[in-house]
Amino acid sequence: MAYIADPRPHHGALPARSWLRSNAPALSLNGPWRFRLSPTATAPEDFAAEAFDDAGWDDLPVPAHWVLHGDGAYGRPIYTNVQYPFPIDPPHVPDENPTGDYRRQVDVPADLAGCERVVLRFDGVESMFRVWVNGDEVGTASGSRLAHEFDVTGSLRAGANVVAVRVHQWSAGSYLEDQDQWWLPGIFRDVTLIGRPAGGIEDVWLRTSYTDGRGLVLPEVTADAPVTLRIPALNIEQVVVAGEPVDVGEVAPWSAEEPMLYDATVSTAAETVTLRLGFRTVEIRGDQFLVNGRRVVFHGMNRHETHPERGRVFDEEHAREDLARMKRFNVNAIRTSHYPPHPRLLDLADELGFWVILECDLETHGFEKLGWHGNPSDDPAWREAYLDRVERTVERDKNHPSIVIWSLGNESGTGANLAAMSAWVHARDAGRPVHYEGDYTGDYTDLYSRMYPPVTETEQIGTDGSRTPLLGCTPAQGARQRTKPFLLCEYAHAMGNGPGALDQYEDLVHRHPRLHGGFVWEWRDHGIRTSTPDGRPFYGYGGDFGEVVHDGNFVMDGMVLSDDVPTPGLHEFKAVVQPLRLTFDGADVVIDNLRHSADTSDLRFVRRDSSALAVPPIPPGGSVRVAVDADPAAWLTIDAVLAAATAWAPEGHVVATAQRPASEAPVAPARVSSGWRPFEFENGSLVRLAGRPATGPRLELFRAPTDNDEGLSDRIEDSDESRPDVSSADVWRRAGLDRLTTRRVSVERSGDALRTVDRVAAADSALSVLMETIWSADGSVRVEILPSSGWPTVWPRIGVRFDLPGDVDGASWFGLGPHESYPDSMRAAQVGHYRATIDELSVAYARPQETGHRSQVRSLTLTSGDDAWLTLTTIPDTRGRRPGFTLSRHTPQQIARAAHPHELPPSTTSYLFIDAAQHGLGSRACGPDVWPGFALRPEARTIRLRFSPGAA
Ligand code: IPT
Repeated sequence: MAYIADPRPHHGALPARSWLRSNAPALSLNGPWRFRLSPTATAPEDFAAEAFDDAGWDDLPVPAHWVLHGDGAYGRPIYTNVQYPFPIDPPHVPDENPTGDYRRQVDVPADLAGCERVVLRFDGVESMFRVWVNGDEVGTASGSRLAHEFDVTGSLRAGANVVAVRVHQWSAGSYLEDQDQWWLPGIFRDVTLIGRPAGGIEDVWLRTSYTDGRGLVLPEVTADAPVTLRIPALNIEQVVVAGEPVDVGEVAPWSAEEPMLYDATVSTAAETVTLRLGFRTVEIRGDQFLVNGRRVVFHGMNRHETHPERGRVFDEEHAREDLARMKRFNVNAIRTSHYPPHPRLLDLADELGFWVILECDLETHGFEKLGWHGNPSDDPAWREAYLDRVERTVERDKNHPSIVIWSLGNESGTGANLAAMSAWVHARDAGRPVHYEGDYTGDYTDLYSRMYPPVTETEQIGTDGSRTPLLGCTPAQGARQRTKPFLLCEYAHAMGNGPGALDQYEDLVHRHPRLHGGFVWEWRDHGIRTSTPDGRPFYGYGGDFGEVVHDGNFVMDGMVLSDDVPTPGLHEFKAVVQPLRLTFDGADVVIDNLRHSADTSDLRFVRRDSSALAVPPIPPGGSVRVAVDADPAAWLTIDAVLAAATAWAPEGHVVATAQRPASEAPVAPARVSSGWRPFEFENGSLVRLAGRPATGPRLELFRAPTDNDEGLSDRIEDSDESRPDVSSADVWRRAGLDRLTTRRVSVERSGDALRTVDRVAAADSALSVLMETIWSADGSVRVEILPSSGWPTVWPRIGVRFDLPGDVDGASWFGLGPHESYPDSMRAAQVGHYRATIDELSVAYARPQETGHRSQVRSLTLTSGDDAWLTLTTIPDTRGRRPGFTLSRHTPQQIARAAHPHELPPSTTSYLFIDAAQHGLGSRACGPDVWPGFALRPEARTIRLRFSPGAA
């Protein structure tokens, strides 16, 4: 078993080659295998023998992770971020090393067995495996998300065969796979027997380029026979001559926006391989990253392979729908964090159109806390493993036009082995630059890349002559970094409610051409579907599976929830990065096409208040001015929609939206309906509202902390020594914002009006807030909120709460919507008339937290089933600001106590919050805090509402 702790990557695996679609005989070994799990690696190896009796074993499907089967009988998933779930003792791993033995009878057809050679291919096994065919050992391999092939010709025969595989959860390779995700052992990608006919094609690389309207193919074919290249749509049919490019004449280029693909075949007499070609040229010119001569701006997502039931087992239909969803949300790029995905994913990216950064399977993040001491990245013993990993990465996927950058890996410190990987890639593929964020000084990579810098720092990177030193750089190194294109390989940590400030990052891209956008961390939550002992299903995160060490819900940081529901953050992203800028100017709208290479002929422009708007096609980078004859007193909303269905969205799908505000009339005086009693009081306190039991308003300064409110923002540590070591949420809890108490100071009646004054404060605190409430018989209420001096913190909100009967279960409103919005995440919100049930108003974040705030509400009707009960009209304060509302089944205090949605208590009350203000969201779970302009300082506020019966 010495091989388990051997840093060398494999014994007996064949050199890497492309994942090819070929007509040679092949046999999928996916399906049920016999399976036995042992707690250590020491079980006898006799199971590899043909005659072994596996009758007592279980069945386990391939592909699968064994911990996601057997309901705990085969162990449970483990989630860690940076921590290694085993002692840091490289290259050794514990004796407690769950080991899965697999066996399968394989009936090999004669055509396959009759090939000159047969290879056995594994597309993904975590973390290391050993293979036997008919009792003969054929090799071992590690590199979980990489493909390995073994020549099994000598052991395989036509008819009955036995393939046996032993898989170890932990191995030396695990030290190189410390990615922030679940540890999920097993044969989790396809297993295939592939026939290699005599005179067949060993490997193909059709490099393409595009210049001045013409395409070029530079074929590299490994075959022992004459090879013909055919591209029917271009009338190409010619014998391939090594090293000679094929000029294919005029072609339509490939881009993420117009992913034009040409079917091609490469054949010998014995074998035909089918590919799809996209013609594009990737190049770095100065500090510009260009494809087909034009600058690319990445509106990207970091994509892990994760599914609540299957883990990293690929499901093509789900993946296609996921990518189509990305396209619908204006995502144009994917970083395959932090390993190559299933090979089919790249076919989908070619076809649907994404700029892809294809990342190697590498991360040694757990060495960071040792000051990178002992990091494999700089240790010669691991050099072969590093090179093997990058070779397998590049060779497998080299034919994809969507891949425009190779990435060496993630968070692995720096060192000679990374430099060697980069040198290998440069020698192998001159057509794509090399990325690695950890090369801070830019010694061996082509792009400058960072994760989670604040907006200010990002801007400084885009600017010349800044005195601000760049992370880890001397002034000279910093100057060199500034000569390169810059991208944010990770930014906008999308954990829970957030992120804020997407628009601030996007704004920089348009002002500083060196900045090429970036990749949000990350696309999906990694929740694993599980259930409580009494059978209530939920999405589990770290700690839900009895792990010894884990990192909690840090794995739930996606723009899409575990059940595929797009978050409000994703809607915000879509609005912020929309490919058209629409600017209202007097009676005109100016439309800029911000796309890379597509004009706007695929779009129709629609006014929501009337009909189509005639807009001539706008070339990329172009602009038109169009007159809109619209009433300035009305809200004018223009949508750019797809004129025809695409592979990813139906006709009419909204690509971009802009809204011109109306000049709003002041709120009309109240119509006092006779006999209507808006308020009833007892002892100076509200007991009934419009005929139903109700209490309030009660001052509420607390919100259930978001993951960002709980964040410590360790990324800022590097650059900001004044960083506080407590989260905003800690500060709020210490100040007692979640446990405010009230003392009634006075109650006064004068005529029809009632005036109360309350002093609101927390135990053991001398700080307070005075709240004056004035009720008028016309149905209006005015709340003045006045903090004492000396509050040291930002506040999560300044609002009031009304407790209403539980059958108040919906709202319709005129104001910003339809989704929740916060001060630094408002771009997706449009003023309009919306309605939703109380449950639809909240987002089911994996860990319950603040949710549901609708900003700038003009009027709000509370409903009970189909009945409109009560309407609140807001009156702007003296600075024209209007409150927002939240309608929820729970208080912030209840929400803050729940770790999962199913832990929220049953509710018989509906809580209405009217907030004069909310604190921003920021990105502090892993990134910058709320931008000062969106931070809520304790301050005096006024809330004015007018109540009226029924609907507005
Ligand atoms: C960064 C990692 O690269 C990414 O994999 C993920 O863990 C992310 O953080 C947080 O969710 S590294 C971090 C130290 C910034």
